Amino acid sequence: MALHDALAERGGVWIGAGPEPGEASEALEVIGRDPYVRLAFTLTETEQHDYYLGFSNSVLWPLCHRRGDLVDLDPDFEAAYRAVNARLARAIAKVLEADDVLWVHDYHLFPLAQALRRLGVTNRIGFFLHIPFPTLTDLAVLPKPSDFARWLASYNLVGFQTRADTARCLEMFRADPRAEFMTDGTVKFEDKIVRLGAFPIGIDTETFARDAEGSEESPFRRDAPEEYLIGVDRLDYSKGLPNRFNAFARYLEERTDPERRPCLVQIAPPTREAVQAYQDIRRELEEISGHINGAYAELDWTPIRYIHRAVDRSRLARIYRHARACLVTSLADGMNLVAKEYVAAQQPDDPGVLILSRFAGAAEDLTDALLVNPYDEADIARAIAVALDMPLEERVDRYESCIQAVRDTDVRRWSKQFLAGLDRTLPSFEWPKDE
Ligand code: GDG
Repeated sequence: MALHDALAERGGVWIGAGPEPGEASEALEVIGRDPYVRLAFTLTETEQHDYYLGFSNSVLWPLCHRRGDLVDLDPDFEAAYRAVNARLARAIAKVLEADDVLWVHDYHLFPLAQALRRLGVTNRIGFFLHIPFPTLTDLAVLPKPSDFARWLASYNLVGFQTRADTARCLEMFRADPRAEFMTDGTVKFEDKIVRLGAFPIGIDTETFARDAEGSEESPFRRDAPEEYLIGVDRLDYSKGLPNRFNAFARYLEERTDPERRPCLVQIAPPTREAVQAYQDIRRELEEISGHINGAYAELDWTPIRYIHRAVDRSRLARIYRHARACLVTSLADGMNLVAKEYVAAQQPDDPGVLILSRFAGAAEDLTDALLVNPYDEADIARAIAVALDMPLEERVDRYESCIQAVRDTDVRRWSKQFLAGLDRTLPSFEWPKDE
């Protein structure tokens, strides 16, 4: 959405992977022209496996989400990652014009700028990382950890979700004897200069709030629960779903009024199902939800409604609006947009409560959510009890603080600030005058 607006306004070109694997090609294919040109890059079947499911999602994703135990160090994965980035760089270099600015997104493309620089490209190139930046210890899991600094230094501006991510990246450069810290806050690395900064991503707050406003009618056609909590996450092991379900069971076990029968509505659409770790988390969650429902359900009450399918976007705002609380219990998360969507969808004079993991990037700004330690099921269970009994006045106070933070990080502002920051960086290989 953010990029859509930025591209439509600035008149840019979108480049992304094509929807289906095909023949390896050095050329980008036009797949759309309105309201801006869209170019597709084709991955082969093998690249889809080794580059996308492999190095991107079985090495970098677990590594950045502190799951070194799930990293698969198959050497074919790394070779494919480098080769795809190099081929994409060649394809982009062919169409790039002198004053074009490139904005690269996410962990699939860390080495892209370095590959472009090798081809002589001196255009401004920015990079935004949507997921957490790894610690030095996490990085040590990579086959060649020292390449990471060079990949990043080849960009002019590198943006992170939070100040904590920026600090971890600075720590990486600090530990590297090739890096020097300049007085203007940039990092000089070999022959390159890079600026780092936090650009917390957000949502289209006003549109989301408007969609939710017209939705006073219940999202349930029949059999609406008396009160419910909502969770919305891709079914990913980083989102802390087993802990959430167990914490909910603990809340049910410990609740003082057994007549109180809240329901946890969990929407968890499938994702990356070809990767073993995702098959494992699916099985684990099915077992836990079956177990909890078996133990606590009554003839007219199912404690967990677990939906392993995507729900229509227009219904989502309505589901958020009627939920008494939202549970975001990620073990690690770049930002977490669900937290912001839930806040934006609330009714200002009778809002629900956001329960938010302190390990989600969103916790850096949404400090008046009920912050929890997702590893501590008792802490989450306590937060559920507090949220369901919270007096109106406190709910309104917390909501007002949270909605302000959501508005302050609106997605339009995010893309404008990043691109303005990129425009202000020095073109590559041009040294500051006092050097
Ligand atoms: C990555 C980072 C960062 C989910 N289920 C359905 C559905 N969704 C939508 C949500 C939300 C989006 O997907 C998920 O965004 P998150 O931010 O929560 O998480 P990731 O997918 O892991 O995103 C994350 C983000 O990038 C942006 O930088 O915040 O930290 O991991 O918008 O609403 N939407 C619909 N049906 C579903 O069933 N329509």
